[in-house]
Amino acid sequence: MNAGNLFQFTQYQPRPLEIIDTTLREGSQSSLLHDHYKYFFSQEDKMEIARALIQYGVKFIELFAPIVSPQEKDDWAAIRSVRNGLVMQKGYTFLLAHVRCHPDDVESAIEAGADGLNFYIGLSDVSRNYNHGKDFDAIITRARNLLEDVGRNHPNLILRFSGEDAFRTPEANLFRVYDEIAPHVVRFGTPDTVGIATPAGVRRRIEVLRQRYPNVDLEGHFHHDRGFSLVNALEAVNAGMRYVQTTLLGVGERSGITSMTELLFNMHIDKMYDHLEGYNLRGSYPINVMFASKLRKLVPSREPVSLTNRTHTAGVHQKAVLNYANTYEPFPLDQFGVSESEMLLGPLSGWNMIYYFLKEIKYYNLGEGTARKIAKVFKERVYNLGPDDSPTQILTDIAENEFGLSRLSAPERVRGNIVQHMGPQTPRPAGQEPAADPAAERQNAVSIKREN
Ligand code: HCA
Ligand code: CU
Repeated sequence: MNAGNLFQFTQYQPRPLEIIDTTLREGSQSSLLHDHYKYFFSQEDKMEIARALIQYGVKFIELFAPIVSPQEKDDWAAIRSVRNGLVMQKGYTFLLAHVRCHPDDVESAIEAGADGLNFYIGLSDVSRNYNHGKDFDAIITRARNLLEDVGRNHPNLILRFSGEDAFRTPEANLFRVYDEIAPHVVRFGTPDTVGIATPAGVRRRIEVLRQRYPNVDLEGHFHHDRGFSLVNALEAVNAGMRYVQTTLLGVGERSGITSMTELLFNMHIDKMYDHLEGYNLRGSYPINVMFASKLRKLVPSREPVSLTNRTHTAGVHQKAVLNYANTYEPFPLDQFGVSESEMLLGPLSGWNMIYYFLKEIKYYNLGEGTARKIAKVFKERVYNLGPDDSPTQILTDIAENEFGLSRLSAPERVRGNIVQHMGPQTPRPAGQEPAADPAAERQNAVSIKREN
């Protein structure tokens, strides 16, 4: 049964912030998977995602209960072998099964070798009436008996209980159930299932729960329906919540939940460095790119740890960034693996950018006056782009054919010092999927490698 697990939770010293990743459970419920006719993550996807999360420093990974499907059961074994293979290198990672308060779910998870069980059942009026139809007495009896039983027979399992839709559940109702469950669990979830919570409400909930259940840790799970998934998670951490559920890129049911990298990025900006213990922050952008490619998407523009946050289009911005990057790049994204900046050549580019591009990247021999003249012509011409034209092509055509510019031949070793590349640049190692990265798609991007 569970004897194969090598490590017990009681031996684990939790860090100030424990991410519970639920990309492979909540994230699998994302409608984005359907956009590209993908529908589910393949076993290879799941293994790669689990491996990347473990290497990043995540210690808790939530999966569906294996009872969901034979495939899910098989995936459990595969993910477990990934986890086992990384124990010597990265330490132990706990695999948690998301289970209904139902013995079949529990049995399937224990058989699959789960380290913990994340029980959930709806407690709000709507959940009780329209989801499972049970009243409080029935919920309490069922959950308590099951938890008592599991706790007795499998004392090493990490047991967590969540009242689904906790933020539409009046405090008195939550207490009524949690009071009965508290002796049997190490952690209570407080899921904001429909994304209705506000930061003030989150703080209040945490304060009352901490006071009432001093021996039970709290775990957050914040949906994004109002756009609050990040601020609610930040507020929760600031109010002393140690465990927060996140997914890669924040994907999940409807508009998803908190993104792992956006949360850690904000902890860093707010100088909460102890909360970053054990996370490989430089792997943030790479893990986002890897995961976006699984969704057949680019890293979304609203994800803070993205190249988009280092891409500049307006002439005023480009000029300032060329002078002093901090003007429009105030955050240490390079420490989160975004090591380049991009300037997009287009109708909004100023002469500075055009000068920089022609001189520093293309090695044309020109002065500022010529650059200004070329910029004028470019600005008229660039509005008539054909489907096969790119702004950089138009610009170099103007420079060579209309202004008769010629290129300096700079030695290779010097070129590397000036700027790395542009456009769809970095050659991809054979067999590797294309990076789901805006830079790889753009024909008109000037990438600037940061030295820091
Ligand atoms: C679900 C609901 C859930 C559960 C969260 C939890 C939610 O998709 O089953 O178990 O803590 O948002 O309430 O994701
Ligand atoms: Cu959820």
